[in-house]
Amino acid sequence: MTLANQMTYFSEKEQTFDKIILYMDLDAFFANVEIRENPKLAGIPLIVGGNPQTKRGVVSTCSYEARVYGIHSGMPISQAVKLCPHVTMVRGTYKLYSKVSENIMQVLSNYSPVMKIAGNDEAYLDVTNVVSDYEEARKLAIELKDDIFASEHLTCSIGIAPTKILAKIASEVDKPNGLTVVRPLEISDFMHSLKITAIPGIGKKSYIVFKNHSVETCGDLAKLPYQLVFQKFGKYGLKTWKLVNGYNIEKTDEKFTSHERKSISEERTFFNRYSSWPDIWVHIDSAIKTIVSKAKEKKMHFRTITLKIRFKDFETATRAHSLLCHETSEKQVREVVKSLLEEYNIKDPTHIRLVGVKISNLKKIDVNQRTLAQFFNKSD
Ligand code: DCP
Ligand code: MG
Repeated sequence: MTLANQMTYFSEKEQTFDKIILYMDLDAFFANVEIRENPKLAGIPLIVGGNPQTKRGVVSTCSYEARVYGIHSGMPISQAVKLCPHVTMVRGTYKLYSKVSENIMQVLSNYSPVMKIAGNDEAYLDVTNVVSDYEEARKLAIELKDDIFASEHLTCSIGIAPTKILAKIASEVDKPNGLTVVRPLEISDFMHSLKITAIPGIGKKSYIVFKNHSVETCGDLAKLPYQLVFQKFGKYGLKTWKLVNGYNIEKTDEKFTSHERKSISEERTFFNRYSSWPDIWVHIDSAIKTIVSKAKEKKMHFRTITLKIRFKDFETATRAHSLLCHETSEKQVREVVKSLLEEYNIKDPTHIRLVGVKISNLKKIDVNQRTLAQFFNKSD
């Protein structure tokens, strides 16, 4: 392909950024699950993978304390032990990781109906239609991080940007437990400061090629004339040049799949004010009304009702109750929420910072099928 052909790709579309993408990746996934299960493993160099007795096999992942010694995923255990002789090794509980991964993806799916699972601990959410701007997206990400921690006691890193690749790159810069937002006008500045290896797909070999041409950072590449980049690094080099110069190189295509809504929820936060029980009830009631009417609109009925309470110290608790069969009634939700709230046995309502009500286990209403309540009313 000639350069002239390549340059036809400098289209108007490449200058437009009309999406807000959130990318989430769990921190040291397998290792942090092991630490959660056995807190004695916290704060030490830890390897998951291989056989701890024979010291054979490869590192699946390792704690950040082990990374300091140069240990990383895919490295032979024998080499890792040479780098850090006192490293602790665990075999790995893969069934548990897969269950945790499933739960995390379930939590994520509540934040946008447009989602792409990219691996066992990573996924993209298109939140363009969920938030109105990047500031709201940032708040959504904080909530998502809290939610993930409350449900699985794991931390993650999140990147928010107008494209998938930028969101992924952004998630890496502040790992672990990071949150980085890159708005469209900030792309060039953000990219220029990064090492060229921050770009997914640029590994050791490509790095050497770039380095031989004095390109170590994305900024170095961005400064080169594109003709020269094409000549020296070919079409992938040119694509990378466009990326670091703030062009949108992502095709608008399949990349995301819309999934069926798995739950409907509403939350109310009591910002900087003391909440009383009547006040809290007004908010819970309005949340219930909203979710039930949304379910009706979507012709869905539900079986599980969850009440979430977050306290001023950010401790979050959730309690759920599943009905015997699918329902549509507001009254039913109110009764369940009331009894769930009683179970919490909260003495002082002023400690409550947030209340959330969720209905899940959703099913499309079959017009021929009556709910249990309707059935009994009919036969009364
Ligand atoms: N994994 C693996 N073998 C590899 C890479 C990864 O078994 N070569 C597994 C173990 C990881 C999980 O996949 O815990 C997720 O991979 P990541 O690349 O996201 O790595 P981590 O989550 O462990 O660490 P990070 O904090 O860098 O995301
Ligand atoms: Mg990870």
